[in-house]
Amino acid sequence: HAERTVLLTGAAGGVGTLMRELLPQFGYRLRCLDLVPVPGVPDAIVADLGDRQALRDAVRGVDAVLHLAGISLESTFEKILRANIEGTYNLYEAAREEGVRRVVFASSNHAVGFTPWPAPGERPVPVDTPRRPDTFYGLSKCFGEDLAQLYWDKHRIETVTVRIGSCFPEPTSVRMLSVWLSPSDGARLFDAALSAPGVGHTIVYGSSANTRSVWDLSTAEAIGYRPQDDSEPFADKLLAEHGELDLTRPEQARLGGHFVTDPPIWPH
Ligand code: NAI
Ligand code: 15L
Repeated sequence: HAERTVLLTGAAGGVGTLMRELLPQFGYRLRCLDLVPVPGVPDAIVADLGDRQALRDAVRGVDAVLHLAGISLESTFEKILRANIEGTYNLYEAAREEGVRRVVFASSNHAVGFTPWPAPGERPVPVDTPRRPDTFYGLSKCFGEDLAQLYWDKHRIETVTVRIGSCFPEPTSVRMLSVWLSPSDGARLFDAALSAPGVGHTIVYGSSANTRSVWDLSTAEAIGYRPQDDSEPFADKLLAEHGELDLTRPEQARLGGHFVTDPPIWPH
């Protein structure tokens, strides 16, 4: 496809930094936005998701938005409300006002974090499993997913919602052997999500082709995603260090891992 311009929100973050490196080779020109300056990108837009005018200016003329910006871990409800809930609403409103037709929304496994971890032999978790957020953070991703559905049904803005597992250079825990999304597969998945025709609002899980995968990748494959990596080469070392997952332990028994058992963060 011809080079297309994508607004990358959260460009200074972990995934944003990886995607700045990897997405241009798929033929995307990235316009970067973040709350903080983006290292090495002097023309990046430094703006808060609360700044509606800045968002309108940022989305003007782009072909799609890859929306990564926001708080990426549990926080106070107030902070999550502002950055993730209101921020994502502001972003979709800007897209609607400026006629942008496609958003890729970085949701998270924590939208379904209270879902029991499938025991060996059990079927993988489907995308239509009931949402069971494990944190205010996960709850904000549930809101984003419903917002995406609303903007498709009402305004014909298409979204691929990607419930990312763990997108880091390497898996660093036994849980991550199951939910790891290698950076290269992340780029392949975002490319598919940005370019597949007729997605309406499609929800996909975001992981590599892990031997120990726990969820259903068929909707991701249906939009053209072909993962090439597997966490298994990291398994021996991680298992020797930590042992197999113990599903009788509450912090390992559900998809969200320790997010399920971590105490809430209250304002002080
Ligand atoms: P990160 O925390 O490293 O990056 C998020 C970026 O968003 C930061 O650079 C931050 O400055 C920016 N940001 C935060 N609030 C903002 C605001 N109000 N206005 C503008 N920018 C703001 O997170 P990471 O790991 O790069 O994740 C990216 C996205 O993917 C997040 O939405 C996260 O929830 C989601 N995700 C990431 C996973 C992972 O494995 N890294 C797993 C599941 C979901
Ligand atoms: C997430 O949603 C977080 O943004 C990321 O930092 C990891 O904690 C990831 O989930 C995970 O579940 O490993």
